[in-house]
Amino acid sequence: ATWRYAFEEALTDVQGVYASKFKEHIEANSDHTVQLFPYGTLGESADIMEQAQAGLLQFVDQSPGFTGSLIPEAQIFFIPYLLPETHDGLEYFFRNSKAINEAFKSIYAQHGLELLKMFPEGEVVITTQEAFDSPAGLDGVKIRVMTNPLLVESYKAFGATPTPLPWGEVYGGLQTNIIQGQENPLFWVESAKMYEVTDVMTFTGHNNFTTAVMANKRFFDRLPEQDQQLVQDAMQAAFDHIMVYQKGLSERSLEKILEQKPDMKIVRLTEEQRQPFRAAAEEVEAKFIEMTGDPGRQLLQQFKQDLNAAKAQ
Ligand code: 6CS
Repeated sequence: ATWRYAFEEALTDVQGVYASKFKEHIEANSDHTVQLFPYGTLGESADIMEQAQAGLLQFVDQSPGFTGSLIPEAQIFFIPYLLPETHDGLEYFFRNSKAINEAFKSIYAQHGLELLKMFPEGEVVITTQEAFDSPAGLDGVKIRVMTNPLLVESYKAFGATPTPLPWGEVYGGLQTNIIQGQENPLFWVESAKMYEVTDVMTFTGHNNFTTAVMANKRFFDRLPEQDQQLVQDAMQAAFDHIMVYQKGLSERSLEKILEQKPDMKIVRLTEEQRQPFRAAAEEVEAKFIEMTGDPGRQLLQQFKQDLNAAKAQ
């Protein structure tokens, strides 16, 4: 059969490299074909999710930044300073977390989605027009965020004015000053040329970008067991590949950004300067519980247990 797989980025971006590896594994080990639909070919992230739920797509990569509006628990990834900051810590967490590999699986299933993998895409930085080193410096600054209520709460707690927008409106919004900043991993700042429309890049250390790949559940449930296993194996091969691919990717992206724009101002907040941003996490965590109730509380508990196990590694 031909399986359709859409994602939110270009073929050469992290989600595209992941999808290409999946396709390669499927096609090398079966008679199936995977047709890839990069960002822009089928609409925005919300559009491809609808198409996957309707069964028009068999596979979709949608980041929790957008899924959070559909599945409130997915917003857990926007509690700042929660995920491990090292590559190895992240890898251990995503490979072994029960919250990710068991709890989230059943939550997504309730929405007709077979969650196959979650993986990190890189350290998130904030790019703005003006420099800041404290929440006060973000006062009145409109920062674009993905369309997710908890991310809005995060940026409020950071002292900014969050503006949720689909990806397609970000470059133009920065150009016309409707927004004055945005957050994303470094590879994306480089490939989407965010350095053309913002002048300062700030390392706050508050997050790593998480994404998720899933299948339409009816489609997946009806696959013969052998094909289900093939899909899981291909996902595992893609995960292994993407973790290696990402080693040093942020550093390489930073070099490319500075080649394109040598006067891009790079600010790394010190541990002391990060303190008020870290303090905001508590408030955001409380909001998460408010939005998700007891199931959210249990998920967070498991999530933290898994994080501790990753840190102990
Ligand atoms: O900020 C966004 O909307 C986009 N950022 C990344 C890294 N991937 C896709 C997403 O649409």
